[in-house]
Parts: sequence; C-alpha cells; structure tokens
Amino acid sequence: MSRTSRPGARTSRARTIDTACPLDCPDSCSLTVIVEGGRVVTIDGSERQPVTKGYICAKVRGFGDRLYGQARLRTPGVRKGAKGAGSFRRVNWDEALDLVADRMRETRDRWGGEAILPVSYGGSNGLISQDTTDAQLFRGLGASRLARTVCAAPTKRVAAALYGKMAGVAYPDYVDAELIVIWGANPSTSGIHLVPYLYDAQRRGARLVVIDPISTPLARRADLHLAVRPGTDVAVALALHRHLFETGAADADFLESHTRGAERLRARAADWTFERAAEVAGVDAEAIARLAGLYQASSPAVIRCGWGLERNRNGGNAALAVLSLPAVAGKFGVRGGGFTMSNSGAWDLDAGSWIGVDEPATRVVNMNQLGQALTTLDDPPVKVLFVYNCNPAVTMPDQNAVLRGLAREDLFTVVFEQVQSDTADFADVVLPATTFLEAYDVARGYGALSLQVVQPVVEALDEARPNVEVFADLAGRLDLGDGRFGTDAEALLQVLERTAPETRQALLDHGVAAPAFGSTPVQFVDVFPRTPDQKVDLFPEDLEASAPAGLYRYRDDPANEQHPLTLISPASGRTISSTLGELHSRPAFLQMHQDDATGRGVEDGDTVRVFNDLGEVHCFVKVTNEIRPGTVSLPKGLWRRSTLNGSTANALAPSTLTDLGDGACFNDARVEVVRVLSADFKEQAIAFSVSSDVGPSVS
Ligand SMILES: Nc1nc2c(c(=O)[nH]1)N[C@H]1C(S)=C(S)[C@@H](COP(=O)(O)OP(=O)(O)OC[C@H]3O[C@@H](n4cnc5c(=O)[nH]c(N)nc54)[C@H](O)[C@@H]3O)O[C@H]1N2
Ligand SMILES: Nc1nc2c(c(=O)[nH]1)N[C@H]1C(S)=C(S)[C@@H](COP(=O)(O)OP(=O)(O)OC[C@H]3O[C@@H](n4cnc5c(=O)[nH]c(N)nc54)[C@H](O)[C@@H]3O)O[C@H]1N2
Ligand SMILES: [Mo]
Repeated sequence: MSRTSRPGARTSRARTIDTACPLDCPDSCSLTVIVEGGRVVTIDGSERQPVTKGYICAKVRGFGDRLYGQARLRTPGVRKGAKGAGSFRRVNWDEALDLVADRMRETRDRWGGEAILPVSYGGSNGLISQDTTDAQLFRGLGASRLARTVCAAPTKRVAAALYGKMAGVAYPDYVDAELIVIWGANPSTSGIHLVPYLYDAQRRGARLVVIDPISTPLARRADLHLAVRPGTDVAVALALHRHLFETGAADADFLESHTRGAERLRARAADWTFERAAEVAGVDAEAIARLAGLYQASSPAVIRCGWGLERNRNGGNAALAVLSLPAVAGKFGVRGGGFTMSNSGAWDLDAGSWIGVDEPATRVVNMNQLGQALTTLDDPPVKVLFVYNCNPAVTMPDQNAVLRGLAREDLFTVVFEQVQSDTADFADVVLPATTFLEAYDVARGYGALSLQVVQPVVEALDEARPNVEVFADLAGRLDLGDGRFGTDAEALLQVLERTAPETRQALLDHGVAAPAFGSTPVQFVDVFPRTPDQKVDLFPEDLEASAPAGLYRYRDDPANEQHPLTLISPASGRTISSTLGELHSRPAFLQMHQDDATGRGVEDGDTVRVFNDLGEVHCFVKVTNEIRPGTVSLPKGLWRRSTLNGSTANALAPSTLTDLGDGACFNDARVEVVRVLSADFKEQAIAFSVSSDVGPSVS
C-alpha cells in the first residue's frame, strides 16, 4: 500500500469514504467523509458502527477547520527565537530528524538513556499511533518510562482488581433498565451517544439519578440529583453498602458464589450511616436514603460510572465503592443491569507487547508530576523531552512547574504535533503530524464496544507525516528498531494479524468488528470477571497496602481558610481535552454559585483572580445556580490564550496523586476568588494576547 494508492487521492469527482474517529472519547464514531478535489468537504456520522447511528458531535463535524486551519503545522521547524516564543526556521525532514537523532545519541552517551523522556497521552486513541514504533525507539534508547496516569488511572486499577476489566453494559441496553445512575459522568458533553438511550429509558418509565456537583443537562432531567461535594463519592457509596448489608438487601447467594472479600467491605462500610455520608458529601441524608431505596428495589439497575469522581485524593476508593455496588446488591445477570466503566479491556490488543523490544527497567516518571520531573530530577536530569499525542503545557497538573521546565534553556524539546499548540511554542524542533483523516489507524471504543479501521481519506497535508513512520525513521537513524513496520499501513497489517480470525475478517469486510461476546453483552451471562478465580474481588488485598489510608476509606477535604473553594475542571463541549482549542478564542468563564459570588462582592461578568499557592488565573465570572455552593468550575482543555494571564485551571491543580493508581487530582484544587477591576487586567491581557497569537510561525 503505497502513498499514491491511498483513497482520496486527488480526483475532481466527489467521493464518499468510510472511516472512524479515534479521538479520546468513549463513543468511537463511524464516519462518512466526502472528499472533492483531494479536499475534505464534509464529515458526518455513519451507520457502520451501531451506536453512532448516523450522527456525530459538532467538534468532529468541524474537524476540517483543524485539518486546513491556520494553526496547522505544515513543515518541520527549528527554533529561532527565545524559548516559548513559538518562532521557527523551516527545515526539511532530513535536517530535522538528523538533528533530533544526533541530540538523542549524544544525550544517551553522555547522560544515559534515562535523560530522554517521551511524553504522550490522549491525542489519538488509535492503536497504532502510540506504543508501536515509538515504543521500539524509546525502549531501544533505554529512555525514562512514562506512567500514563493523567486520566483513568484509578478507575482502571480498580476495575482491573474488582472485575479483571470485565466489559460493561452497552449503551443500547440502557433502555431496558428500570433505574439508571449516572455517577460522575456528563455524557451530554463527553459521550453523546448514550443520551438518546437514556431518554428512551425514561419514556419507558425508568428512573434517572445523577450524582454530580453540577446541574448537568441530565441532572436537570433526573428524578433525583445528588449535588455532592467533589471527592466525597466514596462516602455516599459506602452508605449505600451499609444500607444493603444492614437491611438484608445484600444478595447473599451472589456474594457467596461469585465474590470474595464481602465481609471486609461490610466492615469498612459499617460506620457510614446516611447522616454521616450526608454530612461529608454536603447533601441531604434523605436524598441518599432515597437513592438507597431506589437502588435496592429496582432491577435492572445500571450505574454509568464516569471519570469525574476519580480526579481527587479519594478517586480510587470512590470507584471501588461505586463499582462494587452491583455485586453486593446482586444487579447482574439481566439485560440492562450492572455497570459501565471503560470498555477498552474488551480487546487484548495493546501494542507494546508484540513490537519485538522488551520494556527496559528504567526509571518511571509519573506524568502528573511532569513539572517536578523537568525542574528537579537529577541523576540524570531530563535533557531531551519528546512530546507527541499530548499538550502538557495545558493538560498536566501544576502548570507553572511544567512551564518552568519547558522554559529551561538546557532542555532540548521535540514537539510532534498537528497544530502549533501551547506546548509546541516551547519546542526546539517542531515536527508536523498527520490527523486521523490522513493516515491509517485502528479505533477502539471505550464506551461503544467496537473496533474499527481508520483510513486516510486525503493525502497528508504538505509535509505532515504519521507517527509510525517518523518514529521508525528516527529508530533507523539510531540503528534501533527492526524495520518490520515502517509505515502506518504496515502497522495496520501487524495489528490485523494479531486479531482473532473473525475480527480480522469483519474489519477487512466491513471496517468494523464487535467483540467475540457481541456488542451488547449481559454481565454474568455473556461476560464474566477476568480475575484469576473469576470472582469479583471486593477487597483486593494488594491494593489495601498501596492505598494511603486503606481501601474504602475517605480522606478529608484539603480546603483551608485561605483557599476554601473547590475548583473542578470538567470536559467542555468545544474541545476534546485541549484538542481543537486552536479554533476557539473566546475567553473562559469561571462558574460560581450566587451565594459564593454575593459573599465576595462578585457579579456576573466581572473579572476575577482565582488563586492558591501554586498559581493564579485571571478570567471572567459566570454567576449561576447550576453549580453547588463552595465549588467553582473552569473548563478542562483550555489553551493559554483563553484567560487573561495565560494560566488555566491546571495552574491551580496540585500534582498530588490519587489513593489508588497514582492518578491526577485536578479536582483537589482549592482556591480563593477575588474580584479585580478589569482595568487592572487590561494591560496584562493585551500583552498576553499579543504574545500568544495562534498559528505556526515557521518561516
Ligand atoms: N466534548 C468532550 N468529550 C470528551 C472529552 C472532552 O474533553 N470533551 N474528554 C474525553 C476524555 S479524555 C474523558 S476522560 C471523558 C471524561 O468523561 P466524563 O467522566 O463524563 O467527564 P468529566 O467532565 O471529567 O466529568 C464528568 C462529571 O463529573 C463531575 N464531577 C467532578 N468531580 C466530581 C466528583 O468528585 N464526584 C462526582 N460524582 N462528580 C464529579 C463533573 O461536574 C462532570 O459533570 O470524556 C471524553 N469525552
Ligand atoms: N484541568 C484539567 N486538566 C485535565 C483534565 C481535567 O479533568 N482537568 N483531564 C485530563 C484528561 S481526562 C486527559 S485524557 C488529558 C489529555 O491531555 P492530552 O494527552 O494532552 O490530550 P490533548 O489535550 O487532547 O492533546 C493531545 C495532542 O495530541 C495531538 N495529536 C493528535 N493526534 C496526533 C497524532 O496522531 N500524532 C501526533 N504526533 N500528535 C497528535 C493533538 O493535536 C493534541 O494537541 O488532559 C487532562 N487534563
Ligand atoms: Mo481523559
């Protein structure tokens, strides 16, 4: 499969091409793209993958604006201005990759391979744009290893321990549920294809409960909304467990035959009366009691557990207490009963295991502490940073430490990107990457149960190249790698070879495959725990030792008198994490409850300083009653130019780690907010916006 034979090669006739979206979203939509004259004209949903149902989000419908946008990186560049200024001299690929390879070789020889740190995460969920030739290169170099923990680390750890990552309830089966609990998830924004099934279920009489500090669109339609204090879900879930055990509603037969550790869980839940949980969570005890009654009485009952509840010091235990509920209450074995967490475990296809190079036992850097790693590590210090599929300048905790690290004159930073991101501004070498419309990949849903082929619909723009190819090229320059797959098309074939025969055939014939157990499995009928003894491990002993306060424990709120407000930063409908942020220049608003605003003399539309000991954000305020008092919110994924001072919520997020899984504690940010007259900010805002124009300056 050579470049020239790729679909979508320049012809004037309009062509319709099937592909899929590999962006970091649970839904993994199937797409129809119309291409004319070698250019993408429209992008829409198709029927190929069952839950897409022919519609997609506005973000991906507008992806052409990224593809051909002003911020798109089109050629390699070498820094010519100051660090962080984002100004580059155009070079060709050979020159750029020679420079990078030379720097890596010299660094390894002088400081050791661990002085090289690759940083990658959620830019593409595609199976071949991560952990293929990049892993061959970095493993071969003996580079520092990255713990990819910024998202889903605690939930993944817990889902693996409890259920061995058993697949969850599929979206279409929600219509069969009598009770649906949406717990720390906001599908109206972050996985829209679940929503119509929820409406259908409601029409059929299902009850809907939402547990979220914000009145999300679903919370407003719910029969019961628990606007909990962020970080307190473990308390609420333990109160439900206590109720189930104390009232005899726990399913003794199920616990006996399918679980381990129930007694230890029961003991940990024993103190959690509705009143105590209510006090901790800042909600009414009657509301928790009502939820307990509903959950006990309803079947099928399903819990959609999201990622909002994991991003704090108690995140692992919250997920543990929530995901163990259906086992204790005996909610499995019926269509529409059980839980949904991540379904990515439905496929045993993680690369990295078959690329032919073992992982070296080099040091591990937790990406949540990237700022510390770049500014304090020695023996050896990080001397080469290679960023791809990630925009750490705006997506990691403790933004100011990350920015200080990126600004180091003695750090050689390579940023391999689709657009001139905030991180790319700090690069010594920028490399232009293809988007999913210009290269092969394999998309795996983590909500939808599907695997799909992603194919190039147009030729790569200008000099953009796919990850697989660039890392293979670099590996070749460093005499590493084995040349087994040097292109994205070859890597696709490698993945296909590792799928089961039926899966492969389905992918080749239709571009989409369902897991062997089907796309709507019933838990404990079609899928079972993949733990060593096939039982649900309600009290995973090896996790008990690693959790600072033990399992099923609540740790207190980190607020203090100086910083009494909780800052959360949920997903925004305009971006996917920070992806597509280049297309939005409107300023960000801090959501704040009327009571908090009144107490501070803040009015709707005011400019404020949001601060703690780590940093400060200058932005506008939206006063609203859609957030609980005591909690304020800024969207996740903002680019630096969205605020008046170039800092985002990440500047206020601590780099502390979750109780299980070493995950990010974004929502443990505690802040104070003061009103500032906008005139005071005016000069600063002008100065920042002038220095942060979007768009590559490669000349
Ligand atoms: N449009 C869009 N879609 C996305 C993304 C995006 O950025 N934009 N990101 C993708 C990614 S990377 C992910 S991980 C998923 C995330 O998908 P979700 O889990 O749905 O997203 P979040 O916005 O992180 O959090 C969901 C909800 O949790 C609430 N919340 C915050 N803290 C707590 C808490 O302590 N307890 C409870 N009960 N609720 C809390 C928030 O108010 C929010 O409404 O979405 C994916 N889809
Ligand atoms: N304040 C706050 N921050 C958060 C969170 C939060 O709750 N609050 N949540 C976090 C979550 S859930 C996540 S998942 C992380 C995500 O954080 P990141 O991993 O940084 O994800 P993105 O912001 O989407 O940036 C990915 C970048 O990869 C680039 N990219 C995409 N495809 C390719 C490719 O094929 N090749 C190359 N070379 N580059 C590519 C995109 O252009 C994009 O700039 O953010 C976290 N940040
Ligand atoms: Mo995420």
